[in-house]
Order: sequence, then C-alpha cells, then structure tokens
Amino acid sequence: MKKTTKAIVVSALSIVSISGLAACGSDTESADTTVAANSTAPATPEITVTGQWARQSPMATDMGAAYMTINSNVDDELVGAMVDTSVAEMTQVHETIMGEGDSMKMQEVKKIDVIAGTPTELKAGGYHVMLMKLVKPLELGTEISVTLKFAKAGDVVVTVPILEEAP
Ligand SMILES: [Cu+2]
Repeated sequence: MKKTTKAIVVSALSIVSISGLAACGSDTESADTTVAANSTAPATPEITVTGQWARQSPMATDMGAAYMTINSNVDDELVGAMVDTSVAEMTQVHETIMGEGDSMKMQEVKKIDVIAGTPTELKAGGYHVMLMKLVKPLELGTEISVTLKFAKAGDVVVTVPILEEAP
C-alpha cells in the first residue's frame, strides 16, 4: 500500500515539473506553444472579461471609451466591438499612441492579440473600445452593453457600468 502511495506522489511531481517547463517555454518560442496545443484536445475558446467600465461622458463631448481586462483560455484576437445604435452610432477598437512631442493620439486597430493565460488590458492611455457619436451622454450609475468580437470565441457581450474612475 505504501509503495502505491509513493508512486502517486512521484507522478504528481512529474506533472508539476512538466507544466512548469511548458510555461517557461511558451513565451520564448512559438514552436513550444504549438507542441503544447497538440498534446491535448483543442479547448473550446472561452473569454472572461473583468474590471470593465466606461467613463462618464461630459455633456460637451459625443465620444466615450470603455476599458476592461480580457482573459482567454486559447490564443485569440479581438477583431471588433459594437454597441447598440441607441448608445453610439459608431464603435471602434483604438489604441492611444504618442504623437509629436508630448501629444497623444488615437488610432483604430484591426485587431488586438489575446494570448492564452495572459490578461490583455484595455485601459486609459492604451487600447480601448471607442464609442463615437454618442446618442446621449454616458450617465453615471447606468450600464451599457458592449459586444466584443473575437476571431475564435465569436461575440462576447459584456455589461459595462458607467463610472467616474477605474474600478
Ligand atoms: Cu479612441
């Protein structure tokens, strides 16, 4: 009986060390990721979004931005975003980049890579979901529904609260 117990302990340890190696290799060579992906059955793409919020929009602007942290169990791509036309007429995925001198500017991005197991942050000064031509101001204490479009996971609908500052 004791021998059996030991054998189980040893195999459990070897599993830990193998997964440890895979984790080290995954951010160096993409070949390692491919090996890891092939060694198990393909996982169903699953997206988890946390910390989502959109800034209360001042009356003077017709633009707003939504921020969040995206987690995925497989490598995926955020390829677009949508809100209902009762909220904003146009929605784009943007990144904020440094312009000339200290100026900041924003540009649309075709996609954001979402790496399995690595949180992808959409935050002020970086990536964000841009709400353009707001139909009405984003009012503190209300919520909007944002549809995120992923290459593999498809549409993911997120309820986004309107806040003054990041939660
Ligand atoms: Cu923007």
